Amino acid sequence: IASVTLLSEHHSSIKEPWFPKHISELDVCNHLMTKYEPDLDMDHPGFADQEYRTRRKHIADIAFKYKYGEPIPRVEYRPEEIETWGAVFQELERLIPTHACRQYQQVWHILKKDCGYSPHTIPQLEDVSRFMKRRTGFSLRPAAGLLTARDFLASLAFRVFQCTQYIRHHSSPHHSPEPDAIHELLGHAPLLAQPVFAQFSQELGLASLGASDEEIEKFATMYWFTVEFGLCREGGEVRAWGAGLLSSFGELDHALSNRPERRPFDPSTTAIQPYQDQDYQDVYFIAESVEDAMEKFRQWTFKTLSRPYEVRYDAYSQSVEVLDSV
Ligand code: NLE
Ligand code: FE2
Repeated sequence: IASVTLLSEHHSSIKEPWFPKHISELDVCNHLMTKYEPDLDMDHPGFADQEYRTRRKHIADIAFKYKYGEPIPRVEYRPEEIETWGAVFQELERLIPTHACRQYQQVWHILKKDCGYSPHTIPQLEDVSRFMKRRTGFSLRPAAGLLTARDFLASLAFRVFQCTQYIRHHSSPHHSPEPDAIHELLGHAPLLAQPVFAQFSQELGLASLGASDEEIEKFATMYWFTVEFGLCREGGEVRAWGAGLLSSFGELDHALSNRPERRPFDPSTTAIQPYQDQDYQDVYFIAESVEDAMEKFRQWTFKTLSRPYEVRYDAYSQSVEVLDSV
């Protein structure tokens, strides 16, 4: 019996994955998914465009070299990139009053006034990071592309958002299957600058630390249907709060039409809903509010999380403490 106990203890420590304990350790949380790279994926709109691929490499290098604490290097965007940004900006600006949630609209105005958001310039990550830091403590660090869910979620635990810096291929401004700076700056940044969204994002991140692969999959799905593609109720209407919608004028319109299926947000079903990331979604989940989604998420993780310890974020030292609870 004793040896069986030992064995199972040993087993559980093998399964327990490493996770960053201090914000600087995010320097090693930069593993990329090997899909959607314009070099590898024939369906990528930039696959046949050598110049685009070279440009992507150049900008990805900034992320590979970046270390915690450094200012994010500025990119001098090209006229063609600014044109793509401007086109998306203007289309979205038209839809925001009727499609975006109230909290988004509120920060949108501030970003235009104080943070240089306009159709004519692509804001620099460093400037947006400073803006967010003052509002919610969230900061950005450059990412070379789509990261693994484990690395991406871990950074949220430290109120760090891993942020791409390149611009989508000009041939498809209305929708991009992968993150790009347009998605991050127009979709994520406004909401990361709102305290409740920032809190929800960090809690998702904290829950993911040390989780099993299967649990990470569920958290990633949860993230997908809330932070990326979430809808919420506002008065009698349905509005978007997902960043993947708020950066894609094609999908934003689609999501609020009567074409896709829409279901109430419920962690136990939302977390296992299959999805694809190539094209517009067929199903969206509607939360009563972000506060309500967060409360349901808390109860669900409390019930289902397998890890035998608690984690707590200490903002003074920017580190995560592990509290043994058994
Ligand atoms: N579909 C989004 C857009 O076009 O901006 C990007 C989603 C990234 C997960
Ligand atoms: Fe995103």
